[in-house]
Amino acid sequence: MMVIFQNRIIPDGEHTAFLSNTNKIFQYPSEPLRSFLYLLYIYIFYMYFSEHLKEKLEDYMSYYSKVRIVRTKKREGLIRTRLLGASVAKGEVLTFLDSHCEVNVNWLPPLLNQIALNHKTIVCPMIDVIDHNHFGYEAQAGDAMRGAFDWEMYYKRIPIPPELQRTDPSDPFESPVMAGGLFAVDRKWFWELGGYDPGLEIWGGEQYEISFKVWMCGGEMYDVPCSRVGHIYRKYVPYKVPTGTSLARNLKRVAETWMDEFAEYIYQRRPEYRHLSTGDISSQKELRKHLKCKDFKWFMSEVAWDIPKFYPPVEPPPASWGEIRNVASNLCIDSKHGATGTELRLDNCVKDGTERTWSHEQLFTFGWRQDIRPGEPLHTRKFCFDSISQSSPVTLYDCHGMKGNQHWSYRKDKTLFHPVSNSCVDCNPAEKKIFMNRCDPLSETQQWIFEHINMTILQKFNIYNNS
Ligand SMILES: [Mn+2]
Repeated sequence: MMVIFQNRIIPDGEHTAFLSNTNKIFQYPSEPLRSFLYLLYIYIFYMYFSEHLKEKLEDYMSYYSKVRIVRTKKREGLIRTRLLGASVAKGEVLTFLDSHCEVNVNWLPPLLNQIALNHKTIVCPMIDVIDHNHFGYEAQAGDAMRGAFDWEMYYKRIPIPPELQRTDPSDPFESPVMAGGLFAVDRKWFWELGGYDPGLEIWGGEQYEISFKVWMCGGEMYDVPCSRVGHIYRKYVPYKVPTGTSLARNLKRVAETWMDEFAEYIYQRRPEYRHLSTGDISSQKELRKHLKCKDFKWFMSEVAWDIPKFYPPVEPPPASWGEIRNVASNLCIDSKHGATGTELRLDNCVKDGTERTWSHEQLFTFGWRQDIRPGEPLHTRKFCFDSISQSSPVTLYDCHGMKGNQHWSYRKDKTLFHPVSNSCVDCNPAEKKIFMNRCDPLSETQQWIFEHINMTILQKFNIYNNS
């Protein structure tokens, strides 16, 4: 799919201040196709094999002498198609953007500047949001953050640690991994790094591959707050991904090539990866040797040293886990395998032998993030007990791992205390409802018994919380 925006000037909004110094030189408000035909560059449309827009696109682009269209002969997927586009490019700098991107004012010079300072640098713009319904443009929410990953290799974002914060927040900052595939790179350096591993299929894992590679093999990677590019996040994927395990296979390929002994942390969480074939990775290993790349341990200690604080390779032990039984009613908290928005309710405890059906979910883990998740310690689901006020129900919500309204404390008086709302989990046994209430340690409906408790860990939590 290709989206071509015409005659549209994006409001800079809050970022105008960052841009004002150089605006005049590079801004062409009269240019109708600013998104594509911007500076002195040749634009290459690397197309997935597609009959879509065939002549239409060629006719349209024939007006623009700087545009070249390159097509693959068969469907190659994002990674190999990008490599094809890069292979015919002649400019000094390659910039990869998705087709569903629209660049903002003055997006390119801040990227080029960083490459000019060190040509072994990969630079990423900040990705703003273009609404997929009405194409409205909005700055990305929240502060700038570093790219990270958990040990199932899901992309994550973590706050910039104070050590890396710049006095001017518009200055570029180091990022361990890129968000997706929007970046600029010196063309020669890109090929010195071997481009993308051509053995990766369709898409998936390539952002980790290129990120690990640039850091470990003598380069750097920066996110550049002054460079803004809008991106359409879509609700569903409008094409068919070949069935099979290309994402898993790609991730394993990247892990086996670059992550050394750290790959084991992935396999512990994804045992099904152990038996996947990566295909032949000897040329990738050879490249790593040839470039004298540092090892992944170096990457984790020098570049991504803050990731384990949020996503530790070895999960620290939980404070308590198992069923959570209410003292007054002798009933258990049950989340019924629900997802976001599910209200927790009381039900007969499965351990008591009553109606053991699959609909029950009564095992929970109160873990090191001080949140409570369904599941046993090593296999928790990614939903957390969440509450918003002193009287609201307790619901499951996607875990954010940032404490706040998912932060709980299990106290000596057996109450489940919620510091943010200064209230306790209470229940109505007759209606089987669970809700927040003003703490009353004498009320047995507010007393809960966790099946297993690690007192040492629990005390640490409580000392830390001063409760
Ligand atoms: Mn995209």
